[in-house]
Amino acid sequence: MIQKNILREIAEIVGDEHLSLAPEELLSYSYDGTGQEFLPEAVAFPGSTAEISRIMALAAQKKFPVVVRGAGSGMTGGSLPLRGGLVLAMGRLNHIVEIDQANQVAVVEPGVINGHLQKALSPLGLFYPPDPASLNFCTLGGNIAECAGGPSAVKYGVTRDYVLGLEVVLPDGRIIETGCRTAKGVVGYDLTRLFVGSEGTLGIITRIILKLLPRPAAATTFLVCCRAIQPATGLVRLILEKLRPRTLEFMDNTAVSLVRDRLPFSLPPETGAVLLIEIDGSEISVRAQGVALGELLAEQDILELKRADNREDAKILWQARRAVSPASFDLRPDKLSEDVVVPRSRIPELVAFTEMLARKHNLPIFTFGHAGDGNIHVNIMLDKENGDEVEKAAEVREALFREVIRLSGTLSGEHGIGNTKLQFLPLELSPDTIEVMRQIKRLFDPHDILNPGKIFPELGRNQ
Ligand code: 2HG
Ligand code: ZN
Repeated sequence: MIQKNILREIAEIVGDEHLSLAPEELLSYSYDGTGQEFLPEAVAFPGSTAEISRIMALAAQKKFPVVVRGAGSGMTGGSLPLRGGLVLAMGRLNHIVEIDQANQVAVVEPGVINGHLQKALSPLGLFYPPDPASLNFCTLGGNIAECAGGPSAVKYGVTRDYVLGLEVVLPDGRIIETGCRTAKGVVGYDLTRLFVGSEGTLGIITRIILKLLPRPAAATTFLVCCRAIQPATGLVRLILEKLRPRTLEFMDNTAVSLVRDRLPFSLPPETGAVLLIEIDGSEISVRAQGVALGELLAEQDILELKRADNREDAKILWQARRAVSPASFDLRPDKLSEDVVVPRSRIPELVAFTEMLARKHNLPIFTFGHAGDGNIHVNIMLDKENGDEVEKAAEVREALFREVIRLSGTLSGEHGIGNTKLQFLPLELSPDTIEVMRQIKRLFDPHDILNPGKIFPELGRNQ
């Protein structure tokens, strides 16, 4: 419990109006995209790095847990206060501090919404590629804490590829700067990379320097209707041998049936899988790549090729992919949403394995996602009130993770470990690797006050 006198000190730091203890407010900061709920004892809305630094100095002295929260859109519990304590909601730190056009760099605060940065950059002819599905409401601080991905990662890479430098408040209140504003920089260890994807366990990101790119002049989107998932995923390899698409997404048969009736366009009745491909670049290059893709697909047994040459039409085609997650609840009220990755040549094997698991356990399981980089969303649907389904879903999940490792893949491509996958860490990482990571955590946060209970299976309060 955070004592009353400590809460008073926090209120003095952030201002009375920026500390909330109201039950309805605490409830609003108790959940994320996983459906889990953990109540904090208080929520503070800091307005500056200096305030955060003072709060952390206090937390280190009095030993209360602190958990940082962006928009709460995380998929593995990264922003949930498992042990109560104080939530630091970063919504007030929502300024785009600078857009440096000459050097193609942006400096932002962590509470900036990803999509707001995209909108601000577009008229300047600039572009920040990482595009998680939640981009209209997720924050850049959260994206960096989780190293978010998204559909365009197949061409442009993920969040870590765009973070040049950070300002970070350490768990004892010290403020450090990592990295630099230039593309090149090798002075000392790469602490920036260490913080990216550290799931809010090592420090609090208070300022971010991002690398930008020139905005591609043109883009064309294609929706390929295929008979079945195996030929569709087989096409991924052929496409990537010839082209460098910005996105190469897929949906399996169940995903297609879930969204079919929700779309403003029709799909051939025999459609058993869909690929969504976007090509971008200069006008000339997009035209040439479009011709090459058309030629390649003409030799394949596909049912239909739909095409969108402008943003409005592209949005319509993207509805097929965007509708999958919400539509999944037609099958069951709850889901386990995984983001495993396998080398893309092994996607057909992984998809066949999930189909086998669905049959064996008689549970709705479907796959969709980022086929271009092998990052597959396996959705295991269940009713959490049904004990039998909960048990079966847990078995499915473990079998899936074991198969992913067997296929030389990784447990998480973009959602992180949080508290939902930590027991599976030893499947992928050796005891020595986990121990080195734990030592790093202890170095930064010896009292385990910052986002306790995440990533590591048994890092206790007093370790
Ligand atoms: C996506 O790509 C997200 O749509 C969410 O990463 C995936 O809901 C999911 O399982
Ligand atoms: Zn995804």
